[in-house]
Amino acid sequence: MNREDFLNEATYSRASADEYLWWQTKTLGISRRRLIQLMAGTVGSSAIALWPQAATSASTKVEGIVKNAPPEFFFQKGSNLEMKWEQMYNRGYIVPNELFFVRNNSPTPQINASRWRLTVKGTGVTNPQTFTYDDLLKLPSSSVIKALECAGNGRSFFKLSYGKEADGTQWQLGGIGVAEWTGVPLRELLERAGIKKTAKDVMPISLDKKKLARPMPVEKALSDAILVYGMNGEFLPPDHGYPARVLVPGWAGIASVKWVGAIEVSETPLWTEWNTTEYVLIGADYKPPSGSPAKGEMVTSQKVKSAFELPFNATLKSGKQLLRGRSWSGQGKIAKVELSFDAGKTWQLARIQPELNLPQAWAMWDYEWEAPPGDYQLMARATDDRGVQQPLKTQWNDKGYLYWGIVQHRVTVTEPLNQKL
Ligand SMILES: Nc1nc2c(c(=O)[nH]1)N[C@H]1C(S)=C(S)[C@@H](COP(=O)(O)O)O[C@H]1N2
Ligand SMILES: [Mo]
Repeated sequence: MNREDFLNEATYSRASADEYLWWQTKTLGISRRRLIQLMAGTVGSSAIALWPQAATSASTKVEGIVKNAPPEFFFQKGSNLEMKWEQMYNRGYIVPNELFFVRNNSPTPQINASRWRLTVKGTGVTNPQTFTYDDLLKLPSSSVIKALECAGNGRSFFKLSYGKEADGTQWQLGGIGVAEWTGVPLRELLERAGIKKTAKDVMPISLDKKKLARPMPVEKALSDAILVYGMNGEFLPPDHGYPARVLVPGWAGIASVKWVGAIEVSETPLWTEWNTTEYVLIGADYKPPSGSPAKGEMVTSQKVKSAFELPFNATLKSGKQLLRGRSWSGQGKIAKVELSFDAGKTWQLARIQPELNLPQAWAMWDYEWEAPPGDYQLMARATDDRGVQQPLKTQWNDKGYLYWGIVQHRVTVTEPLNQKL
C-alpha cells in the first residue's frame, strides 16, 4: 500500500481505527483482576465444541476458523490463512491479532476456560499438577515480543529453485507474525510439578481433534518457553490457542502448540508423528538421527529471511518510492539488510531502524528508491548478528521446510504519464 492510498478515506479510516484499537489495549493493558472479571462474563455451557460458523458475511468466513478472513488481509490456503505482506506497510512493529496468520491442522475448538485444566505429568516429574485457568493467571507472568513462524513459510519458492513443488501448503512469505505474548514461563509450571534432573523431553498436548503433541528438549522448555494466555494485550483469540498455548521463541511454529491441555514430561525421549514423519528434514542433504524412529533431522530453529511489504507482481510509479520490508532470524537480531535491483550484481544497504530490531522477532527496514520504469526482480538479503546470511538457494527437503533463500520479488515500474495532453 502506498501513502497515496490514504487519500482514500475508507482505507485511511480502516488503517487508523485498527492502529488506534491496538494502542488503546496496549496502553491501558488489562489487569489480571479485570481478566478474571471478563472471564466470569464469558463462560458458556459446553466444555469443548466447534465454534459455530456465522452464517452472515460468508465471504469473509473460512470453515474451521473463528475470525474474519477478509481477502485484503489474507490468502486462504486450505484450512490456513496467510498474511498479505502489503498490509504491513504503514503499520507498526506488531501484527494486530486480526491480521495474524493462522495455521490450523484441525478446526479451531471452542474451549470453556472455566472448565479447562492443565495437567503436568509424566515420568519426568515427582509431583504431577493440575492447574485451573485462574491458577494460571495468578502465577508469575512474563511478556515478550517474539515472532511466530511456520516451518513451511516460503515453501512455494522451492518450486522456483527446483522446478518441483515440495509437499504441503504453498506459503509465500506470510506464514509469520510478531506479537506481544503474555503468559507463564514453562519453568514455573515444571518446577511446581517437581521436574527431575533426569527429565529429557517436554511435550505439550493439544485438546483439539488432532491431539497434536510435539516434544522439545527440557533445556529449551526451561530456558524461554512460555504458556501463553494473552496476545497483544487481549485474551488469546480462539484461532491462536485460547485459553492457552505454548510459545517456543525462535523455533518453528509447530513447537508452539495451541489449545494445550496437558504437558507430559518424560525421562525417556518421546516420539510422535510430529517429530518423526512431520516437521523433519528429509532429503539427500540431511541425515536422520541414527537409532531414532525419525525419518529426518528435526526442525527446530528458524532461519534468516526477508520480505518486502509489497504484493507480489506489484506495480509502482516511476520516481521516488519508499520501499519497506522486514527481516528476521530465529537465532538473534538482524545485523544488515541489502537490496539488489539488478539480479544480485550490486547490493545497496537498507536502513534498519535500530529501535525496531528485536531478537527472534524482526527488523523493520526501508530504502528510498529512485525507480526507473521497467520490470524488476527485487531482492532483499539479510544477515543476522551471528553473521549468517541468506543464500541464493536453499537445500531441498521433501516437505519443504525452512526455505530461507533470497526471494525474487517481481515489480513493474510504470512510465510517467505524458504531461502533454
Ligand atoms: N493444536 C495445534 N497447535 C498448533 C497447530 C495446530 O494445527 N494445532 N499448528 C502449529 C503450526 S504448524 C503453527 S505454524 C502455529 C501457528 O500458530 P497460529 O495459528 O497462532 O498463527 O501453531 C502450531 N500449533
Ligand atoms: Mo507451521
